[in-house]
Amino acid sequence: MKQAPQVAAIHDLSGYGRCSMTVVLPVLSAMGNRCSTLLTAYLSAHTAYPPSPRSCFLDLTDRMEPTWTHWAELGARFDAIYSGFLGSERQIDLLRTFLQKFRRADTLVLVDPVMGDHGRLYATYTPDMCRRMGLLAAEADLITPNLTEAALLLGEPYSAVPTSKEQLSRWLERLSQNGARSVVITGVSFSPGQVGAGCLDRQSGAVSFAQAPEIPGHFPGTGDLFASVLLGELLRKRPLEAASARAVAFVQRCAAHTLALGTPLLDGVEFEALLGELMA
Ligand code: PXL
Repeated sequence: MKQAPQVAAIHDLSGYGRCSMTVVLPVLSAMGNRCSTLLTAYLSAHTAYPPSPRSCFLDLTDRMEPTWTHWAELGARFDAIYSGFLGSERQIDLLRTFLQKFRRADTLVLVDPVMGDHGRLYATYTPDMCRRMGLLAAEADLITPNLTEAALLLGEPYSAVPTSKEQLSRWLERLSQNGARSVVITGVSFSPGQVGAGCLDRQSGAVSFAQAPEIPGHFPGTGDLFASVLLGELLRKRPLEAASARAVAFVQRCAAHTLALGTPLLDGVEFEALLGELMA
């Protein structure tokens, strides 16, 4: 039997609420990958929950370099490097050092430039972190911004987000840096009641769109769920267009299942019961 592809997963661990590591690990494991976790921060709960005087945000920047130095001693090699929520400005620069050290010719580098949603930055993100995130994203093979993050990376106001396939194609092309990297923009809608993703595959140069019926409500962590399924499919050597379509369909199924159960939207989507579908 073939050895499991190895993924370096670089995200925060939010103790309560489904997002980042608590979504990335189960999804990538169910899809047959082995993950090594480089934690960027530990939070008592993700930042969409109301803050409390007891909220905990433990910045783990200082632990990152010693961690990967230990990994290097252990002979770690990665088929993919996947980063998401980052906890500090210096951490974003550190990640560029990590890439220099661990990226091989065939390593797939996925940077999900997690910074905000619905036109607003997440509470812990500063404008300087956004600028540095742009530099990190420029080094990726694939980026997966939502519309808010795409606007931030392009220096466009949120009011200018694309509403047609033609406009979105132009944003995809600009973000691809002349076709140097693949781009998937999530949370796009061209017709009422439909939502999905648009992608530009740097291998074929093709732009494509995947849509599914929109489930009302904002669920935290769906960006992490989307990118994890996408990466799992890419590590199975599926083309980007098919991987993106599968990720759109799976997130939609999880959101529909959650709505049917009536659980709090802030807790994220009930993906656990559907994980089995990803195994093949
Ligand atoms: O899903 C993105 C994300 C990751 N990590 C933390 C978050 C969020 C979104 O709210 O708060 C801590």
